[in-house]
Amino acid sequence: MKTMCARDCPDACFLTADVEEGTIVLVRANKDNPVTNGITCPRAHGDPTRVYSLKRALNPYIREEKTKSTFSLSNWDETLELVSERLKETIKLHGPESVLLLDYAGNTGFITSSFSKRIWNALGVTKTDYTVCSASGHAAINLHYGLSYGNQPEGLLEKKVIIFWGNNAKVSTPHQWALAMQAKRENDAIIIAIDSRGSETTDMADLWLYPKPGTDVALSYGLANYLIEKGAVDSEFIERWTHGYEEYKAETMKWTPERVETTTGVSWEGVKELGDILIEFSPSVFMIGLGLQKSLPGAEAARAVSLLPALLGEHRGFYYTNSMGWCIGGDFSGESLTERKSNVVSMISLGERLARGEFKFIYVFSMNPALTLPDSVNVKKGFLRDDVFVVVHDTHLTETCELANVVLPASTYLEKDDVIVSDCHPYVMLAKKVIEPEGESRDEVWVMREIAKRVGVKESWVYSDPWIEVKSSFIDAFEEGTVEDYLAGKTCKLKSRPMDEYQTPSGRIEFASTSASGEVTALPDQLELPQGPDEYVLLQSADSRYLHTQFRDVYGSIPDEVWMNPVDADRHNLKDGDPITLVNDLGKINLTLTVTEKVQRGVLWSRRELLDEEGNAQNSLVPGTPQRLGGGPMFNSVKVRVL
Ligand SMILES: Nc1nc2c(c(=O)[nH]1)N[C@H]1C(S)=C(S)[C@@H](COP(=O)(O)OP(=O)(O)OC[C@H]3O[C@@H](n4cnc5c(=O)[nH]c(N)nc54)[C@H](O)[C@@H]3O)O[C@H]1N2
Ligand SMILES: Nc1nc2c(c(=O)[nH]1)N[C@H]1C(S)=C(S)[C@@H](COP(=O)(O)OP(=O)(O)OC[C@H]3O[C@@H](n4cnc5c(=O)[nH]c(N)nc54)[C@H](O)[C@@H]3O)O[C@H]1N2
Ligand SMILES: [Mo]
Repeated sequence: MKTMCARDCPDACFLTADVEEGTIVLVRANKDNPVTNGITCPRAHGDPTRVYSLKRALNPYIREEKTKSTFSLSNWDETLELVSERLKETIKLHGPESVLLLDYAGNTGFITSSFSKRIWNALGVTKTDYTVCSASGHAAINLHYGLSYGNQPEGLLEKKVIIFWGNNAKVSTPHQWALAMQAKRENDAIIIAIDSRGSETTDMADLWLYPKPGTDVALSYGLANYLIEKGAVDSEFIERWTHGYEEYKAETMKWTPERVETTTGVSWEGVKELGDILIEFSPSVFMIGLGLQKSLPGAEAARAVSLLPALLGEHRGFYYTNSMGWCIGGDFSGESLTERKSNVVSMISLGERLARGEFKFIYVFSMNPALTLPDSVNVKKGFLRDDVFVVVHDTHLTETCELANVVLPASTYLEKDDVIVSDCHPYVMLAKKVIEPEGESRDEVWVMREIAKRVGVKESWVYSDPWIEVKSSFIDAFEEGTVEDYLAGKTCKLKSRPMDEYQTPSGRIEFASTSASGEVTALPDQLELPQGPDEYVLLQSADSRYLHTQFRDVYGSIPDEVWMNPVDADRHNLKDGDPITLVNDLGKINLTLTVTEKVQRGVLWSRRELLDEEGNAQNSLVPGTPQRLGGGPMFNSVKVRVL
């Protein structure tokens, strides 16, 4: 049976599930998609184990008392009655703003993740701003380009220089990485990595620049300075397609070799080497990682890097994510259909609000906030309050389920039909269910309607057929194929917005943004990341086997390893394999030390979303402070001390 992967990964694989007598025995990639082309990752391969794992949520559960961790087995009817009664009562007593909808990236299907929110929009409950991953980078690039879409994956094959900037592509987007490797083999493309630690990607790169964390604005200005001084910029392109170049140029001139070296730790020789490659070979593409934009100066870094290709005369010569580049209309979540205006709160600073008891009813789905939200000590405290009723709809029994009053079992992406669109490539096919839902698990739209009926939601658009919405939203979306072909199960290709169209106020690439306002400056700004003498910056990124907190039931716990530079390890009298405790004012975590040159002095690295044996989450160290631009997280500028 063919389907598409629904996970929060840019690549969205076309998959084939081998099913025997209603049981999945193997999940593998098929070749119907020229980008995902027969290769998939350990997570899709791990799916049969995950679907049937002991951690699977198979029945509704009700917690006996908030003070106890025991749950009793329930059935849908009784559980939905309880949930609906509590919801009605909460709205009556405290208003819809006291109800919080909390969801993120468990399943990216339009029907599962969006259509199922219609009930919450009809009720006008509080929602979050969905800033925990990519929002700051989008806001950043939008300032200069209007919308943040860029290079298509197959475009990589024509490039001569491919720069992965704060992007561990070999792990996080393996198909774009495979295309880059093909470009290297067939087109002699030069692969460059710019990363503040050694990674799977820097190991394979022809050149690795190793800046101090959060100093990429300075590095970008340094590189621009070199290109401008060398007369290597495309003046005709700049004249025809851009705005604000003189202002930008004046700023780059302030970034002298000495200043760039001191700020970034990268030698001017390194900047020149990269500059010379860009001067000699073209076209190039800057692959801007999501990791790059998750720090105090993260959004500024994404802005600065995105402007470099404009100097070289490339239309959108970068990739960040293409989610804004498709021509899909409509309104799956019903936001525009409701008259009720919802409160929107920051996802990053939710911990404090939760701990204060601002919400009386929390509905979580497709998210494991107990481990994935910053400030997790407060998040947990908030969920466990006596006066808060928590409902979690998940495919698996997670750490968030352990904090819930009610657990609802969800069907996995292999057990329901949906519409999946990749964040990078344009190929789509209908995501078809390959098996019946396990146990009592049910999909999100079913659950939504059952609750809506019971609380008396009248709006007809809450009960309407999601496939009618698919038909109208995708009517103009295709470059190859039609919505009818798509619904009939054919592979189709989405139309992308033009690469030379800029949705900025000036209609051009804006070196100096005309829409920047308030504290946000027109030009990218190298914000400082102050660091005390005993403080380390803890970088965090993904491992190929896990998707955030998922797949621990398949591959075991996320390794509790932390990297430290040999000089720092000596200073603390620590050696490889020693236990080490990291602390700050918010929390602590116990880890195991690896001494390595892959991090510089003052920098640590560990896999993201870790949990130690005492139950301390990595996120207990992460401040609930949103970035100035875009409101995103600061996972890569977390400051810790060694206890
Ligand atoms: N410390 C730290 N924290 C981080 C990050 C970091 O770098 N460092 N990165 C952040 C980033 S980039 C992201 S994107 C977020 C991700 O944050 P989350 O979205 O919370 O990530 P997951 O752990 O994948 O949790 C998704 C949950 O959805 C469930 N699920 C899967 N499929 C379905 C389905 O079809 N229906 C339902 N109802 N549930 C389903 C899974 O079982 C899982 O429990 O985490 C952020 N958190
Ligand atoms: N296997 C797997 N793949 C995934 C995911 C997963 O959980 N597992 N999650 C998906 C999701 S939701 C996301 S958001 C993406 C994230 O994937 P990426 O975009 O690759 O981002 P990260 O892995 O967070 O970080 C990439 C690199 O940025 C570096 N970095 C951190 N700070 C800085 C800095 O200040 N400057 C520079 N130059 N480099 C820095 C880190 O050291 C890291 O190696 O991956 C997606 N793909
Ligand atoms: Mo993410």
